[in-house]
Amino acid sequence: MASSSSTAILVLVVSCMSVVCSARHPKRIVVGGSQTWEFGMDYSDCALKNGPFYVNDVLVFRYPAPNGFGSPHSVYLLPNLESFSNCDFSKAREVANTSQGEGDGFEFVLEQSKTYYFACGERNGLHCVDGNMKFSVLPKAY
Ligand SMILES: [Cu+2]
Repeated sequence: MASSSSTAILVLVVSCMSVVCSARHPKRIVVGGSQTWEFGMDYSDCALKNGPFYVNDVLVFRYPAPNGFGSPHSVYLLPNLESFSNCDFSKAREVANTSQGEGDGFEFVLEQSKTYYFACGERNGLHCVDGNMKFSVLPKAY
């Protein structure tokens, strides 16, 4: 009697543990790691190394607010691959202005399983074109 109930408890504990282990918590990924969001990084490479991404993962963009030194940065979403390839901001949507990357940074939740195209919109797209400040990510549903 005692042994069967302890066996039942053991089974319960083990099955709870496997649920905990298989549950996936959203990741928080700092874009560019310690290099943050800056001119001249290879963010496509960073995205590959940090992948795969899942729905509800959080991207963190960190960059200094305009301070008179260097050129400020921002975060835009581009609507499709063509605008992304060409750094065409005509239909882009600003998601973080030049001040929002300050401190702990700007957080963007990947809410849907679709391709997100991110780019810095500063200097009329020059940071995107010459600074390579762009990357795309396709979060997986789970
Ligand atoms: Cu920039």
